[in-house]
Amino acid sequence: MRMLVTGGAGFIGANFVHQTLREHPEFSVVVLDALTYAGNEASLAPVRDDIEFVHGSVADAELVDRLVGRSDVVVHFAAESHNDNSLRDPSPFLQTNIVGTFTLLEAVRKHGVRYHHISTDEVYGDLELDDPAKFTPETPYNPSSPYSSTKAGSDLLVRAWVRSFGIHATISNCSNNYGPYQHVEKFIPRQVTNVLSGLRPKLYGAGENVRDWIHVDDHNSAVHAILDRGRSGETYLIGAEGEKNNREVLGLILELTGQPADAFDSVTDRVGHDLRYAIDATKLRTELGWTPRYTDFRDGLAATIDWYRANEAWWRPLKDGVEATYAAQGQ
Ligand code: NAD
Ligand code: TDX
Repeated sequence: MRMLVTGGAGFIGANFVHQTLREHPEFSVVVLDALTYAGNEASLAPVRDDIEFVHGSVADAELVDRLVGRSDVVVHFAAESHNDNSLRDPSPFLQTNIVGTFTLLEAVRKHGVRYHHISTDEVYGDLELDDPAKFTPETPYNPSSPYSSTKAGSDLLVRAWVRSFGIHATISNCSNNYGPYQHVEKFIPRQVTNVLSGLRPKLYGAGENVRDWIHVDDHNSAVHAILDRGRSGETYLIGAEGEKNNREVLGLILELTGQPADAFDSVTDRVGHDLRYAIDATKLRTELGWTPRYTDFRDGLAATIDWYRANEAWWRPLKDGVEATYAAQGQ
């Protein structure tokens, strides 16, 4: 089986490639990645000799046509992925998330190749803090940010290509991931590397916003379950009952790194900041028999902190630039 993985030098994509080579030897893997600020070939170093790496964009129709034409399955992770960046400059989000997905869909249609689309729970907008409801595959789309609206648009393109052209595709919408190789712009790595750099962690607003945390390896094992047993045209929500507010997560980071509980700064809140995300993964669990392995968030977080401690060479070159950009916005 020849698998094309887009965005394989990013956080989730790199972990997916590692897991695929470890647990699914039937796949030979080609990675297509543009190596934007978020892509890092070093994340693929442990598997570099076992994959083919192609440096290029998912919006390059000629390249995509050639690569899809020699694949049996495409798993599409590549995206502009950070909400705060999309608030500063939405344009690359339109180009990669919408035009890039369109480009892949046209190639998949032409060559009759199986396609899996990686998306986010943010397409559903947000929930109230005291609402017992969770997102289900039937929840109406209601995205809040330029990032989530372009992901929502890309999901709708996939659904239309399934209905109009009969392509063989599945979609997954996952909650917030944590684990190794996550860019230091994101919440957990930013706070961990702040502590490791002698800087104070930065909490947006009152920190009451809730995210539904899942370990990246659990996200990726769910993607493999969908590739293996998912029904064509279906959407699967991926989540692992990991709801926590940002204050709680930061409190755990401070505790696990031996810092006082009040050793953080409250900074300017994100505009349009989604309050709460929560995933109902019943369909994935009952139809496909998937279960998460990382059910203890504290253990998973401690292992993630250890990874950042042990891999300073991976994140240190990114740190000053990210902090300077945040500082310019009072964050
Ligand atoms: P990331 O920003 O860490 O990685 C994105 C990767 O895509 C990078 O390697 C980058 O170089 C590459 N890329 C960007 N533009 C490209 C282009 N035009 N052509 C080819 N490659 C390009 O992102 P991530 O956190 O690993 O997210 C991966 C996917 O998972 C995204 O589709 C995202 O929407 C989705 N997702 C992320 C989360 C999360 O918590 N991080 C949760 C749910 C869904
Ligand atoms: O310094 C910070 N302080 C802070 O309080 C940062 C960077 C974030 N936050 C808050 C904002 C969010 O409520 O932490 C929460 C998580 O923030 P991010 O890591 O930026 O993630 P989020 O905006 O929730 O989006 C993530 O999950 C869904 C991914 O970045 C998306 O790609 C994915 O689709």
